[in-house]
Amino acid sequence: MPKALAQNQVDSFKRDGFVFPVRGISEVEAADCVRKIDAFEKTTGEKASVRLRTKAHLLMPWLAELVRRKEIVDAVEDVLGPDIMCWGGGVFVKRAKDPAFVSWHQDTWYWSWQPKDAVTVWLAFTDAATDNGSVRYIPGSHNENITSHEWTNKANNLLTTSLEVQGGVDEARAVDTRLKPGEMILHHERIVHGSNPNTSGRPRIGFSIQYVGANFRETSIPRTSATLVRGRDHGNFESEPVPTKEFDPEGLAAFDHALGLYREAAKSLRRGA
Ligand SMILES: O=C(O)CCC(=O)C(=O)O
Repeated sequence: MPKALAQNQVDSFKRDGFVFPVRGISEVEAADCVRKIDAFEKTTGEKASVRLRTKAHLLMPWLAELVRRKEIVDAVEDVLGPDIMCWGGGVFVKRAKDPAFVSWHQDTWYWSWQPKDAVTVWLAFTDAATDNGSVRYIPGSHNENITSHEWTNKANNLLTTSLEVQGGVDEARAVDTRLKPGEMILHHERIVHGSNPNTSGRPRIGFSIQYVGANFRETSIPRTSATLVRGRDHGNFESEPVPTKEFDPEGLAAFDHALGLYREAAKSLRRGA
């Protein structure tokens, strides 16, 4: 019996590689998340899409709480199993009329664990629709061969690696998602996905959280870290601190260490390409 998803949603996830909409948090809480992102950008002068992109759950207590949120983890458990670790969480912000986009890619390209079956939750803080650049998917692509990627370095790509599926994708197959604030998508790490610029007058803000099975084997050396959010730790990832205040020194040190490993992995991927 699934805990949060209906059986047909579990079936859609397996067949298509993604499922939406699934309620994660309330609309009121989502609006509060938008206020926090706006306040972060105002007080620090930094872009949340840059500073809070990877492993932001190590920097912000409120994001650390969100990745542990029962309703979210219940849905993840339905497709990933009972022992769950959060590897990372990153904020994707597109302001009104923002040319920022996300190139077609598979997440699996720069992650180093086995099996390649991690689950991403994309939690909408604002509404997300075609006109403000919601996430788009190529259904079933998680079951096709892993596609080659290239580094395109196009302006306004929100992906830090700027990786893109080589040769493009058949956009006629693409499915646009539509979410209300507080709703989420669950997607498989091998699904091909991306998003278009925001042509609307509304912002589009979401938090993308990556969950792995605690039993997954981390193949990078040294091993990357992850946070146990449910069930039993199998000891396959380095453990992580819980931030007690914004940018607390322990969280920041774990964040810097993890980001260093991530950048190193991206570099060696690039060398091997
Ligand atoms: O926010 C977006 O448009 C894309 C997010 C994404 O690529 C992801 O969550 O894996």
